[in-house]
Amino acid sequence: MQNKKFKRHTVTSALPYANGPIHIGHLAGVYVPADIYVRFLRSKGEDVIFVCGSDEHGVPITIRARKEGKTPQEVADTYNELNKKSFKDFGISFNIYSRTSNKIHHQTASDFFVALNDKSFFKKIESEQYFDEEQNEFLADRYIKGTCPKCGHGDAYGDQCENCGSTLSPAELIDPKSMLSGSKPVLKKTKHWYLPLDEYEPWLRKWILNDHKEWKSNVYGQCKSWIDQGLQARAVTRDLDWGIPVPVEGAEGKVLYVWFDAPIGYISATKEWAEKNNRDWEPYWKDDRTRLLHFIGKDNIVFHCIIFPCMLKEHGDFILPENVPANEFLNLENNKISTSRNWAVWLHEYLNEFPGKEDVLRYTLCANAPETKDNDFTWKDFQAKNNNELVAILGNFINRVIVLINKYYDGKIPERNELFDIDDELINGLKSAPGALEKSLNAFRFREALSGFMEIARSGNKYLADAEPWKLIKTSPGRVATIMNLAVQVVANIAILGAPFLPFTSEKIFRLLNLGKLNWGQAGEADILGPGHLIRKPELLFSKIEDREIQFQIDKLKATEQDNSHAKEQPEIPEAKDEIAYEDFSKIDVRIGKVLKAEKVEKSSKLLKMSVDTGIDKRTIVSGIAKYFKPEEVEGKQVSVLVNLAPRKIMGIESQGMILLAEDQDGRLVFVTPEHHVVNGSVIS
Ligand code: B3M
Ligand code: ZN
Repeated sequence: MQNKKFKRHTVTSALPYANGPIHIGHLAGVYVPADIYVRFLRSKGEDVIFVCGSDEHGVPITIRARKEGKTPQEVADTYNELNKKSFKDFGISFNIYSRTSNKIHHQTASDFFVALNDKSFFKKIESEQYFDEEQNEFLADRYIKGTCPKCGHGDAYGDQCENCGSTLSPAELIDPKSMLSGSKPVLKKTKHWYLPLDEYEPWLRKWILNDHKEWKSNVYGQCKSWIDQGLQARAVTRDLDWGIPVPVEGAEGKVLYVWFDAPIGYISATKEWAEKNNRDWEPYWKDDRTRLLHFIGKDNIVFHCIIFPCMLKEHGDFILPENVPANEFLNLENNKISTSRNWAVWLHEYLNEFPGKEDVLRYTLCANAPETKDNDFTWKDFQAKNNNELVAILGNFINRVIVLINKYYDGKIPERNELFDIDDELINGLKSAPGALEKSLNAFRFREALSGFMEIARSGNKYLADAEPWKLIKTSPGRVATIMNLAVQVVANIAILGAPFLPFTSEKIFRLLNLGKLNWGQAGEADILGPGHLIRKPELLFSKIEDREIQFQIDKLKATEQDNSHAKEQPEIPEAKDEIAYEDFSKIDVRIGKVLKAEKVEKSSKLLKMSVDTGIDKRTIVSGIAKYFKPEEVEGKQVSVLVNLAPRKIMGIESQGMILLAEDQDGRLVFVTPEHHVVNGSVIS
């Protein structure tokens, strides 16, 4: 690649709208590949900044705010915080996660607009737009509903019919209605600032179609089709009260179109990072030895490949993107991911439900990344990738090596014995691995890179299985020393080369090897760990995911589907009980305990008898949950236990306490469990 030419890299990933949480589609399409690439660059010692943040303007946020009776800023605050934290917990290593509601962004975007306006870049065009007279407001396209002129669907939006998929303009809707007041909107004249994209067509043809033939074919193809269809001027201002005020005279009450200010957010975020870190932001945006990369999903291609570059070019001070490695979409269990239908796997929920398994999701999403076409995520495949690849190959190999070195050599790396040949195939594999992975990564072929990485673990696993050191340790210790020395070098290579993909695991492996973090340049060798170096005791890297955990996720999705198919009646919520004094509450002793064993109570279809570790003691509790849980599903679970309830006899068994349960929307009982593992006996207060 053109790395040589470049001194530094500015990597951006799409700014998620702060009107909802992050789901696996976002991750597979944008954030996982971007993070892998950035971690790889950093490991190569490159100068790189990775910026992102919340996109807090735009109509979707105002719609959510209206629905929830909140201000748009409140909605943005909530999701900015949630998403920022989820990304961090998931190991997405942004240098900064900024917000487009920050002052620095408002200023940067305003200045940008003024600079273009001063060059008389914009065309001012008057047009007629729908206006809600009751609310005294111009209506965003999404705020108008009516009958689709193409298919007759009664509930089409002003910009799109979700029934037939047609793109519409509000004027085409039959019998339009304002969603704000329900009244019939009237057409009213308004003036807007337009980006004359049409004038840029010759330049775009050259810059993209001629000079960037190396772009991914899905990206190149979409750009070509936009350009070939003929580009039209686009309004970059809106009559809205949420956004950045248009900073020129005669634009009172208007704000910048969200897609005008959002990409400038990358620049503002860089400025904010520079300010906080006492660095200079300008080289990252103004020096043509900087390589600018935008990681995005396919629905954002036109904005990043056509509109934003035209803005940057016209402004004149900024570099242009070198590449825009956009991905296609990820589906979930054969259906389109949909926020409104709640058909998604939400990152914050995953992190809660699979603590410590961040890398498992990173792995699955990278292995299934929709790089060239839409792809599907299924829970069964997630389980298979974990159990058959991460546990059975990667984890198994590393664990064997660490266990055997501890067992045979008290954890000290043995010296290779000259009398024994080392395995050339293995050594050559190690030598060529960094270069091969690098090639795939620089071509943004992350799936290929990941599978190349797994090859290293596979070959290590095979090497051990073929060499069978455990059979030779008595008869040929010299040979075993050579085998184990080589095997642990493979483990060190895995730690280095796996770091971009599986950062949490890589860190653990470095710890097991008793090494600080090593960089990409140190991989490819079979001499990373010298003889005599002391490693640590074994520790499992991955654990099997059970069928019931997968079933739980599938059921959860199915429940959403049912919720969507017929408006469900909510379960009846009992009336609030009478107020009690704190002293009454303080008499209740509820603890977190663990179910050690569970069995069905004879002659009862409802009751399970459980042995529970309450942290204080081990006791028997009988509970009416046999209809909802098999005994093996309950064993090992942490639950909430009322420990000072007087014992009662149930079907002849003394039950010493009570397990707390809640009822879900289907009337099923569910446990009240801590968000993550806590010590048994922890008090709930
Ligand atoms: N917020 C759209 C999206 O989340 C938009 C991206 C902005 S990137 C500058 O898909
Ligand atoms: Zn339609």
